[in-house]
Amino acid sequence: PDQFQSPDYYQLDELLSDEHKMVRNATREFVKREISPIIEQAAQEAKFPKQLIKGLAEIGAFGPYIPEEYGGAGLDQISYGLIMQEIERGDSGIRSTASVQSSLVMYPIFKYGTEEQRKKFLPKLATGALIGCFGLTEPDHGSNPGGMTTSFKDKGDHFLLNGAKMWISNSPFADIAIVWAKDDNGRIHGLIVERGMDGFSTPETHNKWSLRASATGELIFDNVKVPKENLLPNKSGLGAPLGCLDSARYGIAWGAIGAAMDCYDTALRYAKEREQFGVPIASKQLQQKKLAEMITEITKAQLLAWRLGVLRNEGKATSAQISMAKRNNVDMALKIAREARQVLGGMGITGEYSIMRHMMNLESVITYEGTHDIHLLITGLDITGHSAF
Ligand code: TGC
Ligand code: FAD
Repeated sequence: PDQFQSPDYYQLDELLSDEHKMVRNATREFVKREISPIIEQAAQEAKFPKQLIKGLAEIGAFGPYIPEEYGGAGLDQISYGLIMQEIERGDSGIRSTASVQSSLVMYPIFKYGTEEQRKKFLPKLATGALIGCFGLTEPDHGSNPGGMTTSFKDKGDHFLLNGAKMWISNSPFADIAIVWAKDDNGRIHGLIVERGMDGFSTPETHNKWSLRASATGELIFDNVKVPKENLLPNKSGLGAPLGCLDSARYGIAWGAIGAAMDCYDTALRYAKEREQFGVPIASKQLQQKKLAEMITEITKAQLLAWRLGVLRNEGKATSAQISMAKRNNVDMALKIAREARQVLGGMGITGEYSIMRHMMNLESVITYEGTHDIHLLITGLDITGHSAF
């Protein structure tokens, strides 16, 4: 059974409103009830548990900050962060589905779409009746999406789309894809590509050791006719997809804390119960060092995420500030997962405990949405003025 206790070493709950706590507690209950009991098996079988979609929608995980008139939950950025934290405590792959749906599909339609596109797609995405994915990365262009070669031609009454995207979360079962592609002038635009369009296929990527409970795949466009009304008209250029990434990366900064908390909490409980040499291993300095450093790092990450949330609520957070939090918090979580696994000894490598699954998941989280290196270079550019990409 999921016995999770939430560490709050610096009384950060006092910084949260009643609504924040309500949203967090509802998500936590959902994770305990619906995700934790089934997630290990889903990961072992490498299957996305589709039965969670309805419940995720009900707790507001699809479009937490999208206005209610479009079916979103109308919440603030701290609530959004707390939802991501709690879901990722369950599993990074499930949080990925919520991140993609909210920040990479609903956000661009809301921000860059027409009123008709908003009305047509957002309410259905909010309930999970439609699931979306986000196609930016290509086989030859990952960290450098500006080099993409996927492109579309204006054919008068429609666009003709050609190219391929790789590593796309949710692609194998998504109903729609937000696809970033270049026009005849090499300018990047977002297109809504719908399942069923001729020439559009979404093969699944198998044999992942990471994010196994999340479906990942390709998007292949072979002369796909896209209606002109499916272009997102209100922003173009690389800044359009990068704007979506800001929102998703912010959510990940919170999400990683959830994974770290689960690892820490599991290791702490285990260390108090497990006896070797006649005493609990928690009484040994080497284990205390691990646990003390974990709670210190979690607390620092919580402060970073909370302050960033306040800045985002005020519309003041910069992309570079978001990069710092994404990079720091995911790295923190991965290091904690590795240390926590050792606290459990041999038991740490089994599916009886969540730690090894978190550790493997975080190997994707530290790579997607901008790698650990790229986020460092974003900070480097911000503080020096020199681009080292
Ligand atoms: P650069 O010349 O710096 O910028 C191009 C234009 O974009 C603007 N910009 C931003 N706008 C909004 N938000 C941001 N964060 C922005 N960063 C830059 C910039 O002002 C400029 O605008 P303009 O008007 O002057 O044209 O671009 P660059 O080609 O040098 O690249 C910069 C770099 C390397 C930082 C960027 O390409 C990058 O972030 N690369 C990492 C790629 C990445 O993060 N891919 C993620 C794919 S999606 C994903 O992984 C989903 S996983 C989902 C899940 O399962 O949770
Ligand atoms: P590369 O860009 O080839 O990088 C390889 C290495 O080189 C990395 O260590 C990188 O840090 C380093 N490097 C690159 N450039 C520099 C530089 N200038 N200086 C120093 N070092 C550098 N993408 C989407 O569009 N949508 C999705 O839904 C999505 N989901 C994903 C799900 C999973 C499970 C994974 C693993 C990836 C997903 N991605 C998605 C793709 C992800 O965003 C990319 O993997 C990531 O941006 C890195 O690109 P790449 O894998 O091509 O690595």
